Formats: sequence, structure tokens, C-alpha cells
Amino acid sequence: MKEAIDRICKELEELRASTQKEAEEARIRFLGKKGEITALMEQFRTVAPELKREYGQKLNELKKTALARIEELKSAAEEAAQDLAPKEDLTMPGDAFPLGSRHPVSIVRQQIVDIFRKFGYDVAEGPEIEDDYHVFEALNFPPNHPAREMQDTFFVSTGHVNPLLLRTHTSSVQVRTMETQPLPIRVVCPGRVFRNEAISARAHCIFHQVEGLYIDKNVTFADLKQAILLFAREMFGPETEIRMRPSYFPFTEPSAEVDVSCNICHGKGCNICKGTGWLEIMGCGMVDPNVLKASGIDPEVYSGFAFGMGVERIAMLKWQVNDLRHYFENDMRFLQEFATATEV
Ligand code: 2NM
Repeated sequence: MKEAIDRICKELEELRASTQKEAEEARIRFLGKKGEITALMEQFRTVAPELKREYGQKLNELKKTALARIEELKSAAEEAAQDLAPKEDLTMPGDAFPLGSRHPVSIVRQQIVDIFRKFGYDVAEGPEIEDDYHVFEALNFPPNHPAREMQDTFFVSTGHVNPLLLRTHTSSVQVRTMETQPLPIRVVCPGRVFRNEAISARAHCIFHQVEGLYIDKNVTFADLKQAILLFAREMFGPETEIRMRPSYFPFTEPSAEVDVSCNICHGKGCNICKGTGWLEIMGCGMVDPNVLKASGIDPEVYSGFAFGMGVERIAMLKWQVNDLRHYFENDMRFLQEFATATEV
């Protein structure tokens, strides 16, 4: 009997169970009705009276040890099972992401581009960090033009003939188009531009432009006028009228500013149009022969028109936004005004 007790003692020490089922099987093996310890308890009746005290104590201790050991294995197995089980209910429906809405500048940029795509224009984009050649030189800016000064343009590098700078207009993309694309060219160039200006309700150092360019044989100012009129009516409504005022740009000759009839007062005069009945929306003109020449296009054979507009300004006129700074502050109360404004 002594050997049996010692053997079971040792076996209990070495006992392992990785699941609760294995722990229960061990309990049955040692303590069940036909278990090894239960059998020893029955044998106890046949132990000689003088040994009963010693073996009685030993057997009781063995039983206690076995119960404790099996209980320990059971709770360890239970814990392990819980670690493996997912802590969350994976069948629960997920949280819905709160959907944002398009920024007004992005909505209007897309509307402008979509209108010109409908007219058959392609879309081109180019680098925001440009060189002097593509922003100024190729566009007929004279060497001492004020736009080339530090006060007006953000320079990335200076001190050499063709410094790097942040583009001040997307015309640089049109120069790259003229350099590389076959004629005729019909293209609009949307993008961010940078000017070193004090920030106010009417000016910002970063804003967005869409510029357009059309080059073919026999393109005239009449073609320019008709393209702008059709654009204005798509953008501001079919009743819209346009007028052109003479202006000056280095890259176009002749040049003009374009006004649309005020869509608030319909020409009667209100505080949006300052009582004039007209709102300025863009600049335009016939591409200067020097600009065509610089990009390898023969101005004796080809002619073209170009135009450029500020996206923030068009959005201001469309939605009566009174301060440019709203576009850059990302105040949710402002942005949510445009949550449903994705259609023209
Ligand atoms: C404007 C106004 C007038 C313009 C000119 C060119 C290019 F590359 F063809 F010379 N691109 N854009 C242009 C002409 C832009 O923005 C107010």
C-alpha cells in the first residue's frame, strides 16, 4: 500500500491537463467510483490495526492533494479556454463611419472641369514646385516683371538662372502641354497656386485655379467669347449674360476681364455686385505669339485662346461666401452647408 500511495503521489505531481475534459478524466481515474484512490480507501479496511493510524493519515492527505491538484488543473484549463475565445461578440453589427462631405472648392473645381470636358477639353495636371522658365520665361514675362520679385512669389531656390518656385498660376502646366502634346490642343488645368500675399477676406496665399487653353488653326476671339458664354451659362444658369472689358496679361494679346450678369439681382444692382449688376469671374485673351513660339508652335500657322479663373472666387459667387478665409479654416458649420451641394 505504501508503494501505491507514493506512486500516485508522484503521478499527481506530474499530472497535466490542457483541457477541462482531460482534467475531468484525471479526476475519474483517481477519485471516481472505480478510481485508484477510491480503491486504496477500500483496501484500507484490510490494513492491520497497528498500521491503521499511519495509513489513514497518509490516505487522507493523498485524497486532499489529488482534489486540490485536479481543481488547479481545471481552473487553468478554463482560463486558457477563455483566452482563446474572442473577447467581443463578432456577430454584432459594426459602427457606421460618419461620412464627410466634399469641400466647396473641390465641388466647384469638379463642376468647372466637367463643363469643359463636355466641350471636348482634356484635363492636365503638373507640378506645384516649378521653375522660372515654365512659370514666367515661357509665358512672356519680361525680366523685371513684379511677379518675379520675392514679395510676390515664394521661391524654393534662388541665385541661379532658372530658380525653383511655387507656381503662381497653372499656366505652367499649359506650357508643358504645348511643349509635349500634338496640335490641336484643348486642355483645362486645375490646381493649387501660391502667391506671397497678406491673407484677408479677399486674398489668400494659397488658392485654386482652372485655366484653359485652345490652340488650332484659325482660332479667333469670337471662338473665345462663345466658349466663355457657354461656360457661364452652364455654371450660373441659362439666363446668364457676359461682358468683356479690355485688360492686360503678359501671355495674351489682346486680353480681357470677363464679367457675368449678377445671378442674385439679375442685373438690377445689389450689394453682391456692388450695384453694378456684373460680377468679375475670369481673365482671358488670345495667346501671345511669343508664348506659342517659346513652346515651338508656329504663330503664323496656329492661333489660340486662353483663360483663367479662381475656383474660390467662383464658389463665393455661386454660394455668396463673403470671406475667402472660410475655405481654409475647416469649421464644420461652414463645411456642412455644402453636404448636399454636389450637383451643378
Ligand atoms: C489667365 C488670363 C488670361 C492663360 C494663358 C495661358 C497660356 F499658357 F496659354 F499662355 N494659360 N493661361 C491665361 C490667360 C490665364 O488667367 C487669369
